[in-house]
Amino acid sequence: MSRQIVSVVGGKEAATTATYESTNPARPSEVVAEVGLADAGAFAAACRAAKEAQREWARVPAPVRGRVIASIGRLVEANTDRLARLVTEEIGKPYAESRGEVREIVDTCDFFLGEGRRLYGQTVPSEMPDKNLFTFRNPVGVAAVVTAGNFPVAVPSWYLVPALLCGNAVVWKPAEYAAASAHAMFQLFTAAGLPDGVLNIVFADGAETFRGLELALDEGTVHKVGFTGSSEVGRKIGELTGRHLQSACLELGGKNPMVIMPDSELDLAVEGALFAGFGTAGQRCTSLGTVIVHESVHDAFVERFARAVREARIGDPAQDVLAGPLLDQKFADRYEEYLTWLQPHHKVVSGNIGKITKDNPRGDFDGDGGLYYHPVVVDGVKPGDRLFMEETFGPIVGVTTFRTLDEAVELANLPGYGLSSSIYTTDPKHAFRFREGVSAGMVSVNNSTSGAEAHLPFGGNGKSGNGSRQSGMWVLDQFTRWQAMNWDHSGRLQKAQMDVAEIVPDLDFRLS
Ligand code: UN1
Repeated sequence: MSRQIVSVVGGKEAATTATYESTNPARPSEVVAEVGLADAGAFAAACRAAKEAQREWARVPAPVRGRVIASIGRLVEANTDRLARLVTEEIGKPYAESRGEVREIVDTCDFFLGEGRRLYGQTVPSEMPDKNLFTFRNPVGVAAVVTAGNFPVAVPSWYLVPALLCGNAVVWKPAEYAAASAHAMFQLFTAAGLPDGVLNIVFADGAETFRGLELALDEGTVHKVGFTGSSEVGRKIGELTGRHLQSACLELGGKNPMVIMPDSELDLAVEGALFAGFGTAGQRCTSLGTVIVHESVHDAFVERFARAVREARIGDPAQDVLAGPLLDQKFADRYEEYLTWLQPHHKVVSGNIGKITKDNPRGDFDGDGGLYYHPVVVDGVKPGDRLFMEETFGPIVGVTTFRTLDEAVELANLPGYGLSSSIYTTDPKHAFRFREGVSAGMVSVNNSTSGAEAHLPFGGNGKSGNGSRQSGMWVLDQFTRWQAMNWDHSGRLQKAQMDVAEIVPDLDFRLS
């Protein structure tokens, strides 16, 4: 029996206008949840309910809100197995990774529960006597958060936890194909004692969500939009929020480069490239796009990388595998489209390509009817190829070569994304020169492009985002607005810049 789930707004189940079936990508005939979808009007109504609830929530002292975040962390930790199993069942993420994903929620709670006792403002000296200056962080109001399903619980927590801690109310619209995981996480959050309406979950398709957002922004019931997804949709959300004089928090795609220097430890680089490219079946926004390898080590690297990929275990995500199936049929269809970008000058060095089936098996694994795909390494990609320039969400990695580090940096930046990047080198000079030159918001040295820790700034530039950053203390600027206060207790009107004491220097003074 699959679950039946619907939107919850103001603590009550909301009306549905359509139904969506969230299925198990390892066994697509298995329905994980029947999801009642809401329309644009229901989305806008959720934003009104959130606005109503936010006033009281903002009055709850921040340390008390921090205690609620602490409870959320405990509840999530105590439910790790169930939540991780559900994530694996619904999106096919290998179980060890699903547990890591749940761990990331707990880490985020651990970080922000303390922030409830900081959330520092400042005292600032005034240019006049008997006057004090202060800064305060105020909550923005209502945050509408729209998230992808490749990290169905960890990435949403990056928005929800700090937004709630800062005194905002949230309307969360998760991906339909990860609805059951999202609903389970929502239940854990509300069990921590959040008042009704402070966190709302709305299941809706993309079009209805966008129209709902338009309505809510027009009504003035949304003050911050958080979005994780494609650059294409991110651009639309950026335009919409820009028209309302808001800047969204955008976490978009990536074409993440990995540079391999001739002085690198090649086996370490192979291990990093394997996980970066094919862990999570290449479906992280931080997944490796193109390996940019020095021409002197190209042959040795490609030979070892291809072997490692051929030997990697793809299969049932409940088992110990490098990767399971793709997230959902929509992603499988899109991935098949990327495979048509292969050109005659490309060389597939990893073996078979396409869906794993009885006719196209991977060793003795015939795909079991699931959305499993062969991991693909394409040697010989060139600047200008679609495979080089565009994000290919899924298990495909390109390889190209360079001669000088400057050339490698140029190649790394060429696609115009700027999320994550990596360099393998044993020379600190190379690592720092790469860091300076690369356009990415995140740089790994001797490590995978993926796997950022939950308390460093996460986000990108260019086609990867608008410069907004999530996680750690940096995300506080997304969910609070600075308020400056001045308090004059001199008993008279002191005019800034005019009634200011002046100490006159002798600027003609010179040493004899
Ligand atoms: C994403 O794919 O949207 O850094 C986020 C990482 C993960 C998060 C990925 N912690 O790879």
